[in-house]
Amino acid sequence: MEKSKKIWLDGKFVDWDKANVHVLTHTLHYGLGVFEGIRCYKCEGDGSAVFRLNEHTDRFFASAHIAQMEMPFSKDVINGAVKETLRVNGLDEGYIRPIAFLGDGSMGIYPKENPVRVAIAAWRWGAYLGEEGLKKGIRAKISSFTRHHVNVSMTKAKIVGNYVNSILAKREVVAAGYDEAVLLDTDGYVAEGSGENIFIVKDGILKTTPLTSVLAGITRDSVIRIAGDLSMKVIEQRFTRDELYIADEAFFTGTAAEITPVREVDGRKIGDNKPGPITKQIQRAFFDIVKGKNKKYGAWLSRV
Ligand code: PPE
Repeated sequence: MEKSKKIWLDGKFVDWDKANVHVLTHTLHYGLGVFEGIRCYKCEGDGSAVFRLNEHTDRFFASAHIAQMEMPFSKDVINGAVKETLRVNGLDEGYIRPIAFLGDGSMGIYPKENPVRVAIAAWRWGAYLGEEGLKKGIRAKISSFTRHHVNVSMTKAKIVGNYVNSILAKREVVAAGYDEAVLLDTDGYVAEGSGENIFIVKDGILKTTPLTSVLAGITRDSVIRIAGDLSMKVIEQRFTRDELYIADEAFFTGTAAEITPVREVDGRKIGDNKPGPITKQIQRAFFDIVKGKNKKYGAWLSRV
């Protein structure tokens, strides 16, 4: 990864290489921590903007609430710190990673005096699944690993430990020669990617997984709004893996992945084995919005 200069740690900026923690950091041992992934884009002509910052900060605090971690900073402080992290590092675009974690203090699964610590890092991060994947679509495979059960992991929270399941799935499908994993829920229906929500298109209608067992993606929400504004019909309903196989189009959504077309699943071509017209239209609209080219969505941008 491309290093930046400074990282915001517990309210102060420290050098990138000095933003270290103790090896007995509680979150490192047991996985209870919460994080966010946010993107900032360069806007044509006039500066940069963070995409849907308030929504990300709200989700960050909601995750902490679910995890029973008391945030030592207000939402305003976090919002300000996200922008300041970009400025201090001279980043006009990039990925921002706020994380709240339990520091060292006591060990064992009943953390007592461990402080809740917060860090915000930002760095340049290009296309998550490759520039070519963004343009031509990627090849996905259904993982043998099932996505979280709603009463085993808290799926509304972006909890650090939830990502063990994602890493297992991702490694499995990459080893099989694919780009990204699709995970099924505990009932066998399509849930989400290792780090993305998923949409399919059939006969002009978009369908995405309901929020029951998947992360409430902010990009997913943006796509639902954009599609509605383009007079497209969107249904939030469970669908099966074979419904995905016979979809006309499919795409992943996520802050890191943005809008990534899926051109193949499990060796089966999706549509024409390339990004379909609706996917391309939504992708174009999304990139126009994040880059400040569509004033109608100005409320989604926080100027840096
Ligand atoms: N599902 C999962 C499991 C997920 O991790 C993400 C984001 C999403 C859906 C989409 O949510 P949103 O970003 O709000 O549209 N995954 C983050 C982490 C990726 C990583 O590898 O790290 C991200 O995209 O920032």
